[in-house]
Amino acid sequence: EINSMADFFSFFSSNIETPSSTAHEIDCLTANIVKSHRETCQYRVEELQALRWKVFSREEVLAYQSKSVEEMWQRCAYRLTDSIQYVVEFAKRIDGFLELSQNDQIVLLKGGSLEVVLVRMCRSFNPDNGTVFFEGKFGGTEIFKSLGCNDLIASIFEFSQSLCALHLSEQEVALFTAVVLLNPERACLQEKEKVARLHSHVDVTFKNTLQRSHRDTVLSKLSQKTLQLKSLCSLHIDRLRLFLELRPLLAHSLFPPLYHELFT
Ligand code: MHQ
Repeated sequence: EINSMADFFSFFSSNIETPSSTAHEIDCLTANIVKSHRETCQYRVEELQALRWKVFSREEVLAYQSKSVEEMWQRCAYRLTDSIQYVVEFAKRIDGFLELSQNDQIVLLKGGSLEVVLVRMCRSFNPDNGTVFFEGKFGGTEIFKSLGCNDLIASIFEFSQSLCALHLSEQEVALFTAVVLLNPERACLQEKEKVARLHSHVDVTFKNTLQRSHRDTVLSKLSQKTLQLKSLCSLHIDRLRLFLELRPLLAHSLFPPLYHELFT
């Protein structure tokens, strides 16, 4: 289990050659990223779709709504951190990621892991009734009422709804999340050029697969999504700050260490 960035580096391994852009290498990179996604996506998408009938009852919704704001923040932070650990594992399995400096790996994960979780959320989201898979069943925004940040929750759900409308395949989710993660524009990268090279390989691969499946139109819509992701993450940080300012003593005991390290 990974509780901090230090734990993460004790897993250190692997040595991968620099990729170049022949057709064969594009296929290899696609296969590598799709496999990495499949191995680290927490739930299979067919599994999630088969569970859609399991919706929280009126009583269960009321039980969530009567929880204290602290308990609800803690639960959500634990669930988020859990899924972020899978994203860390996803990153490590992408060819070339472990060849970056430790600093740059951390910078990319700090800046991108929540964005990847929010993209992955569309797999756990049922757009027919606006519910998400949370603690074993599907629930709507009302489940999260006691967090006291309805604007954040509404924006996250709207984002998932709009991403679902693009009907991304598992391959597209895999490649898009890799593109999001390997963003060379993150502040404080030491070897920006190296990240940019890796990013462009994945980006070329992604564009290539979209073209091959005649899905070029998806591309322009996804660049909007990238901007929305950025504002969702800063809204999350804002709401977290607000929550912590009111409870300075509680903060440290409430959240998992990795959540703390990433967002406070
Ligand atoms: C992943 C599985 C997964 C796990 C957790 C205020 C705050 C701290 C958070 C899910 C916002 C509340 C999250 C738990 C809420 C929007 C968060 C809490 C895909 C994503 C998913 C479903 C997360 C989606 C966002 C949730 C519901 O594989």
